[in-house]
Amino acid sequence: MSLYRSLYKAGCLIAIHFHPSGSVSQARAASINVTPLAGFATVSTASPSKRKMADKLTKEERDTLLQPLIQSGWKLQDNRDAIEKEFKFKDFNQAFAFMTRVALLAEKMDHHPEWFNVYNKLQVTLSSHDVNGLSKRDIRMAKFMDTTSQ
Ligand code: HBI
Repeated sequence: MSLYRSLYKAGCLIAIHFHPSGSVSQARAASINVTPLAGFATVSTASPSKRKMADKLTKEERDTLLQPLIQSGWKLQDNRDAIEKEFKFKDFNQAFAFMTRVALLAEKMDHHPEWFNVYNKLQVTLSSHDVNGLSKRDIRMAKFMDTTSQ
C-alpha cells in the first residue's frame, strides 16, 4: 500500500475517532468539525469570550476621562458614541509595528479597534460594541495608543 493511501487511511481513522458520533464526548465533539472528504478533523480552539459587559461611560466620566484624549487629538464622532483619531508614522513599517503592539493589547483585553491603514497613516475608531457606545475599555485603549505611538 502506497504511503499516501496509508496516511489517508490513518487520517480517516483519526476523523472517525474524533467524529461526533465517535468516542469523543459530545461536549468536545461540538467543537470538532470533520471534513470526511479530506479525511481530517479540525479542532476549533476559539473559546467563548470571557469578556464581562462594560458599562457605558457616565456623564461625569465623559467630562473627566475624555478630556485628556480630546487634548491629544481624539475626536468624538458626530453620529455615533465613539472616538476617532488619525495617527501618522514615519513609514509603513512603523505604522504596522504600532498596529502589532495594539493588536496584542486588543487580544489581551478582548477589545478591538476599528482601524484603516494606508501606508504610514492609521485611522482609528474606538467604541464598545457590546454597550453600543464608549466604555472605560475605549479610554484605556486610546491612552495606550497615545503612549505607544510616541
Ligand atoms: N471589541 N470594540 C469592541 N467591542 C466589543 O464589544 C467587543 C470587542 N472585541 C471582542 C468582543 N467584543 C467579544 O467579547 C464579543 O464579540 C463576543
